[in-house]
Amino acid sequence: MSDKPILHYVNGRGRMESIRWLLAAAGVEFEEKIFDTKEQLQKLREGNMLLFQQVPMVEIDGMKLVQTRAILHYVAEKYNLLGKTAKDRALIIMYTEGTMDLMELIILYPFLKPEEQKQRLLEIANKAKTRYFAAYEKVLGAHGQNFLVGNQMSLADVQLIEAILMVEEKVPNALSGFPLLQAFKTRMTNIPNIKKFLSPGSKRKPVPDANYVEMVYKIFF
Ligand code: IBG
Repeated sequence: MSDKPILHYVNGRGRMESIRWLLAAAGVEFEEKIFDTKEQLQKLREGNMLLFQQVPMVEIDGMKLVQTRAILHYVAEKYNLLGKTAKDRALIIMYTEGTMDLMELIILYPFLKPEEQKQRLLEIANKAKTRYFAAYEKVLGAHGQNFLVGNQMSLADVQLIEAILMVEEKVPNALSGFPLLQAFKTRMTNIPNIKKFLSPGSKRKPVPDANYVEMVYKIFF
């Protein structure tokens, strides 16, 4: 049996993409068991693979972990991406929750009606700039270090670069006016593991399209 983590999810970003990002940033190879029918999901449920009948689920170190945040925190802790002290950890989780709130606006975007999408796009642009990016720019400026917490890469940095790239896919100029975040983006995307994840052929999933939306409806609703 392989001792690589096994990720169970659909063939799309959804709630698994941040887990893929984190494993990739940590340099951990993983396998994916992708399903594309409701029946396959039902089989996982009937095989007692899913504690709450939901995915993402990750088989790792003898566990069948569900709940995105639990998975992220376990992987982050295991690979030294959750800081050194209780305070580091609190800050890392605080920053991470902020980026998760921002990413949630984008994750749900493809499932909205066209009129709602127009509104959502404005909300993404506005909140990214005035709330989230402004906050992270301030954090980086206050301590002058390369990473958000403790002068070393953490879960917070990995989620922030994921969020920046997601926002830029929707709002291309979103980083204008944030010089420290622009430099952060350059630094993070040049870290070898991250560079590899951003290159063609990696396990990174593409921007959601109409086929993805149809598949998600078919499987989960
Ligand atoms: N709190 C859980 C977590 O964070 O892991 C929520 C998990 C969740 O909602 N899982 C969905 C599911 O399994 C799939 S992701 N639903 C079936 C059920 O019975 O609840 C759904 C999703 C996608 C894309 I795909 C965007 C947003 C949600």
